[in-house]
Amino acid sequence: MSKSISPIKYSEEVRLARENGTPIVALESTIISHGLPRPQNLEVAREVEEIIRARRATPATIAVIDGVIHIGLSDSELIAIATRDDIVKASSRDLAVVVAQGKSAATTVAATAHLAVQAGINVFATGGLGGVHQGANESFDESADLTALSHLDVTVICAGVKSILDIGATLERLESLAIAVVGFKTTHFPGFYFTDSGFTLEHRVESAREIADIVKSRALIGTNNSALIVANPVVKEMDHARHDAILASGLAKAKAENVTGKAVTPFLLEHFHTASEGESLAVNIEIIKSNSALAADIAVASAE
Ligand code: PSU
Ligand code: MN
Repeated sequence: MSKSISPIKYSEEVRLARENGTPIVALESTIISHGLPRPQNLEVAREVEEIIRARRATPATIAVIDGVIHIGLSDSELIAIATRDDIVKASSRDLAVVVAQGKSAATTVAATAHLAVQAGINVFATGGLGGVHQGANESFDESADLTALSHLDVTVICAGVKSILDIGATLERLESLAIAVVGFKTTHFPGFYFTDSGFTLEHRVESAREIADIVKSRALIGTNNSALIVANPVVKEMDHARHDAILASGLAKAKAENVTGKAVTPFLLEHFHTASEGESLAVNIEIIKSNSALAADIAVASAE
């Protein structure tokens, strides 16, 4: 079956916001389908949208449902992404295949950022970015999130990158790819579950207003052909010793079970949520909420 109609459908609230030029925040959906366990995934997906609306911005959760790209989801579409078993994880390279074959997919940071920019949305909230995996010098496992963000004009709010990754190598790649990183009220690069990964940032910002000014400068100077990352540390971090033990067992388990490719990140996240008996999940949820709130404030400040 071939499709010749436009593969993008906007939710009613996103359509209105685009028409009126009011602030919009893009949200990824892989976090819903592959990053969080059920039933919390649906609860969080709904709550995050409410947080954004309460701050006077419009949420645009992005996903592909039955071959149609959705920018903004209705509640029944959110339920589909959170509960259907046929939702694949799509990076940008997968989008055209999924659409042409009429399949359904949740979008990663790479795919979401791509579609957001296509829709004229330049602020995007997520949990943690993909990056360079540990052992990447042999496996070559580096997230397509990095290359996607090297050529997209988008501001991404995240809690840094997960400790399941090689954080030092990821920061080096961000530098090579000319992706700017600023710390929100910190000079310590956050490590997702940790407020401080042990790596230092050069730039610190204090407010959404200040970030909006940087976004404006990027456009004037012409350095907005790559992404701006706002690293927003979690307030209540995970216990370090417990974290390190779970990470070690997760990496060993992934190796023993030959987990490769795009299955690696969901596998390790699931291991964390199970092994920490909910501690990592609670931290993860706080991160998504707090990043969404900050993203809404940045979108609103940028529109002023
Ligand atoms: N970080 C999280 N939760 C997630 C992801 C990252 O805290 O669910 C997802 C994002 O969608 C990210 C993707 O874009 O994992 C990266 O996958 P990979 O490592 O296969 O590129
Ligand atoms: Mn990978």
